[in-house]
Amino acid sequence: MEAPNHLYINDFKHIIYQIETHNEKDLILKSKSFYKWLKKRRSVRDFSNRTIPKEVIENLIEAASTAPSGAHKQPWTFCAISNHQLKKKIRKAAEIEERINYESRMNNQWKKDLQPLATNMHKPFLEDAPWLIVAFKRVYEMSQDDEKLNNYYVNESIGIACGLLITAIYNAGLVTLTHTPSPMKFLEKILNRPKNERAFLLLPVGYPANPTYVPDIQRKKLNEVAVFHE
Ligand code: IYR
Repeated sequence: MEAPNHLYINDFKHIIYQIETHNEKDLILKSKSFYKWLKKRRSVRDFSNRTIPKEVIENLIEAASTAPSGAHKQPWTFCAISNHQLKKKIRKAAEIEERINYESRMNNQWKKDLQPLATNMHKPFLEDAPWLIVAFKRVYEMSQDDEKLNNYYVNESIGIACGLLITAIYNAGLVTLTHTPSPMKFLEKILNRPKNERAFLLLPVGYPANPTYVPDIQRKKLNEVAVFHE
């Protein structure tokens, strides 16, 4: 008998899932070529002000939002900002926090760890990049009658979504950087977010400045990041 194309589990419709699978040789080739491509991605801090169509940003966010999430609650909101006044406001507020971070909140070891990355309290990319995407986690949802409804594994979920967003940005031939002004409360205020949302990550998106230099750092070797139990 042929498998039905759908069935019900706990009264919920399940449909047949089909993906393209590969033989061993192609598995190796495909996984290798994806890794070879992905390893060329770098965080970039110098942006061109060349514009990017809104449709591209919409596609990037759609890609991010395909991420798996706790109970499929998709506990995220992505705010995309191209308005220059708003970007300026965000830069100003971020630099106020970063000044305090670099001058007093971060200890010497932390600042030393950051030296190869050449970061500092000045964040021109927040104005130069044509778009800023701020990822907000939704720590709970509100029901119709203002009751709190749980979301699950919110940090894991939005972390995965941001990983996909970074990959989508790279796939489009654009660059980004995971900017973490801390605390990030100012973003909730400036962007007028509801009380169930907390800023998680700020990603400027754009073309790289020409030329762009990135630190000559190496990634850990496989045996430093993986343990196999066969
Ligand atoms: N949030 C600061 C400092 C900073 C911290 C880490 I950890 C980095 O990998 C990079 C920067 C900033 O964004 O400059």
